[in-house]
Amino acid sequence: MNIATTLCQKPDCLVAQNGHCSLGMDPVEQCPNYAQAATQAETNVEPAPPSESTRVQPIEICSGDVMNIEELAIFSRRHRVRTVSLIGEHKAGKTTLIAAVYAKFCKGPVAGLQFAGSRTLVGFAKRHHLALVDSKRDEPTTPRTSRSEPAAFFHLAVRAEARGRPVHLIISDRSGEAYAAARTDTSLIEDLGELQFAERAVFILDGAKLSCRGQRAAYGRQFKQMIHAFHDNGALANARAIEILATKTDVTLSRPDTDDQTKYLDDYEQRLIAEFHSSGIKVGFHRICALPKSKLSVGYLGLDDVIERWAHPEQSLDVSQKAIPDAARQIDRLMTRW
Ligand SMILES: Nc1nc2c(ncn2[C@@H]2O[C@H](COP(=O)(O)OP(=O)(O)O)[C@@H](O)[C@H]2O)c(=O)[nH]1
Ligand SMILES: [Mg+2]
Repeated sequence: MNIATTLCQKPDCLVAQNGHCSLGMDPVEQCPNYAQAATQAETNVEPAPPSESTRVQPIEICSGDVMNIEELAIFSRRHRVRTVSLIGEHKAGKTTLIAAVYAKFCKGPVAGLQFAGSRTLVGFAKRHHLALVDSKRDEPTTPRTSRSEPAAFFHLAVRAEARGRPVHLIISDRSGEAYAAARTDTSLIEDLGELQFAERAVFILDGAKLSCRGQRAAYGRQFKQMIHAFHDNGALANARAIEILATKTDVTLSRPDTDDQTKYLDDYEQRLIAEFHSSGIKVGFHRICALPKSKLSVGYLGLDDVIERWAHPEQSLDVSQKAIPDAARQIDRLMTRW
């Protein structure tokens, strides 16, 4: 269609040829007939389908929430990740620990490491909000996850120097019921896919239960049984480190019989390490407080060390050739001279 001939709706107007409106409008755009036909013509034109080269590929917009195991698999093909699995029964304090780690980095560098990004910031922020008194819940607590819910993975990138290579830390969290069920029915252990990824298996020991006289003996036994069950069924085969984190130290320290409680915990730690050692399992034992709500003066305990152990960049291997004293070959003697 020739746009010039339809620039004005008035058939006798020559505006398209000489630029003068037949109604005498100046500027011509004031004329109600001007450009109407052109606009009409333009709108009637079917847009050409985009060619292969101009078609814009859809881009994935990241929700910022936690990753599932499939998303983690894709993520781990792009980044070298270091995975930590938190294992513990319901209400042991797994999610609160994740919220506390996030909160620490919100305030600045931790253990000489600075925040370098996160693919799951929204997931962290949600847990953190619910773990705080400010969430206006009756009691600060993280949402209860059902046993059938899959593992959730949190990502935290940290680096030791401003331009250093980031360490991509992945922390997994799952419903405590799923772990409790797998302890008693070991056929369920193979469903815990996150353990295949775990470079570090972290068993969360509920310090509050261990300081309760009526519960502590049974709970202490069940806790050990869980580690044995997971280990004996190969779930920890890929883990380079096994660690026990005794949480809620503030509860132990707020009891009237604090000395007795601390002694019980010390003894339990020693017995547990000795027992696993004799079974050929090397475990680390550490104490933390991720939310000092029972005794504020205790404060957050042990979190810097947690981050240091989980995320500190590994020292690169020293591959330089060492000099050999009194070497037989001339080439090796040269090394000694240098
Ligand atoms: N006093 C105290 N309470 C804690 C601590 N860590 C977690 N909790 C509380 O323990 C309860 C269960 O914590 P949560 O993280 O939801 O346990 P999860 O089921 O293992 O994820 C919540 O009420 C938390 O506020 C801690 O270090 N000290
Ligand atoms: Mg939880």
